[in-house]
Formats: sequence, C-alpha cells, structure tokens
Amino acid sequence: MAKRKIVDILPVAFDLGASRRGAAGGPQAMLQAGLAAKLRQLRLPYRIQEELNAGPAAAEQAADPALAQRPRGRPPMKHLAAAVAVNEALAARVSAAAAAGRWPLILGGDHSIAIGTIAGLASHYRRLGMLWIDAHSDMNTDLTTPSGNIHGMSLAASIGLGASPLTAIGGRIGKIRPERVALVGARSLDPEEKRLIRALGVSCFTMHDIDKRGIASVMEEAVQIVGADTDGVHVSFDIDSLDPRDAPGTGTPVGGGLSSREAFLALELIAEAGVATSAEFVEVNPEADPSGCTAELAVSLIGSLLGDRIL
Ligand code: 5AB
Ligand code: MN
Ligand code: MN
Ligand code: MN
Repeated sequence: MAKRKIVDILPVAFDLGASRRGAAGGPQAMLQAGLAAKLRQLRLPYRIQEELNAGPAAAEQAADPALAQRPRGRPPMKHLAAAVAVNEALAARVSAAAAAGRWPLILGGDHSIAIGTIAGLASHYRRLGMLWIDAHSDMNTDLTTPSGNIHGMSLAASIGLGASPLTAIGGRIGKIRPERVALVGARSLDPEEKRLIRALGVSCFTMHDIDKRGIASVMEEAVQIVGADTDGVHVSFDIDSLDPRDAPGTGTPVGGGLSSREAFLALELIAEAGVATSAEFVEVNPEADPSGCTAELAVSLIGSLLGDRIL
C-alpha cells in the first residue's frame, strides 16, 4: 500500500438498502474476526471510527410521502430517507479521511453505502477510477429496479443516474465517469442494467470472461482501465462476488462465482499494482452465516488488498 497511510476504518451498520436484514452486523463481524490484528500484522497504522447507523431517519419515510413516490410499474424505493441520511453522514466522514491523507476502509453494511463512500471520495479525487467486484452491477435506477432495494442502485446513482435524492448525495451529481469503472465477477444482471452497461460503455468482466481468460489476465486489463487518467482508485468489493460455497454469509447469493483463490489473486494483483487509494467491503451478513467463515474470509481478503503476502 502506497506510503503507509493511516487506514481509517469506517464501520457502517446499515442494511435497509437490501431486502434481507443482517448486513448491519457486517462491520462488527469483520472486527471480531480479527481485522485489527490483521492490520497490526501488516504493520499498518489504523484507527477505528465510531460506527455509523441508520439512526432516527429510518422512521422518516412514512412522514415524507414525496420520498416514497412510486414510479409507474416499479416498486417504490425502500427506506430512501434512511439511506440518504446514512450516506450523507458517510460522505462527510470519507471526505474528511481522504482530505487528511488517510486511507479510507469502509465496512458495510449493504452495498447502498457505496453512494456515500463514492460521494466522499469524489470531493477529493476529481478523476476517480473504480473496481466494482460484485455478482451484480448495481446499475438499476428508480425506473428500472425490480425490487425497490437501493443496494441495487448504488453504481448508477454514483454515475449520476436515477432519483435525485440519491444522485445528489454529497453535492455534485455524477461522481464517477462510466469509462473509469470496471465491473469484475458479474453474473446476475437485470435486462435494463445490461442495456445501460452497453450504452454507457462501462467495462464489464463477467464470470464468462474470467472462466475463459483467467482472473489474472482480466485483472491486468481492469486495473489498467481504472488506473488510466485517474487520480485515485476505489475498490468496491461486494462479498457476493464470491461463490456462495466459499462465502455463504450474504443476502443475495448467486452461484457460479469467484472461488476464494480467484478473489485472493484479484486483490493481490491490485495490491501489486499499487493503485488502490480506498476500499469498501460490503454485504457480509453474519445472520446468514452462523459459522462466521464469511467474515473471516473477508478479513483475509482485506489483508491481501493491503499487501499481505504468503512469503
Ligand atoms: B448487491 C437486483 N439487481 O436491483 C436488484 O448485492 C439485485 O449490492 C441487486 O449487488 C443486488 O434488486 C445488490 C435484483
Ligand atoms: Mn453490490
Ligand atoms: Mn452483489
Ligand atoms: Mn448482495
């Protein structure tokens, strides 16, 4: 990791962006699985910030009908007010961490928190690149969502597409440009997400590409794309990118995913390239995983991204 910055751990106990509850316990599960010890082992200085959570905003939606408007033919966005509140707070924290020269490491929480993370980073990095490692593309908007779940909209919102309460988080609309994004591990895309990915020219390395070319070749190209003409690279890692056999503890598992070996190698290659300036690890759901193996795996994966080596 570049220049041994202080790793600023930002736990976000928020899971109202998903249908299934439980990802709010992700940060504590990763901390209990030994994240701090891993950072000490890597001799990385760190601090652990106070956990952010939904707070009283979770009850606000009923009181604000404008926020619960129902686009024709689609379910309404669920828990919009709470998602806006937690993401605004997160954006402020991430922005402060980056401005202070620290290395933001956000622990989710469901993937809706990427909106706040990226908003905070965008205030600091004007040409941010992003690796979005996920079974899904999270490219729905309020007009295309099949579920109303905001964790399926976070990448679209960060690009500037979708409902204004989401796109306006952190101020500027359009925090990241589609050509600076690379998706890795995709295997469950909704029809309108596919259309949008093609129309915007977002690089998308699916499981098909990974099966055919191997993860190393794919990562080499992905890292090159997100590192070209950018001033920072964020790694948004959804644990459901892994195959559920290796990472069962997540709310929206999809078979046919990355093996843990592929995921380790992907993160090791990002570390070797020395490009990452921040990361988030999301969608770890301890309630879906009584054994705790998913949180343990997540900690090891974070270690790999931060420079852990076998020898
Ligand atoms: B995750 C789905 N596309 O919009 C939707 O886990 C799933 O953050 C979204 O990647 C999954 O509801 C969101 C069907
Ligand atoms: Mn996701
Ligand atoms: Mn996902
Ligand atoms: Mn998920």
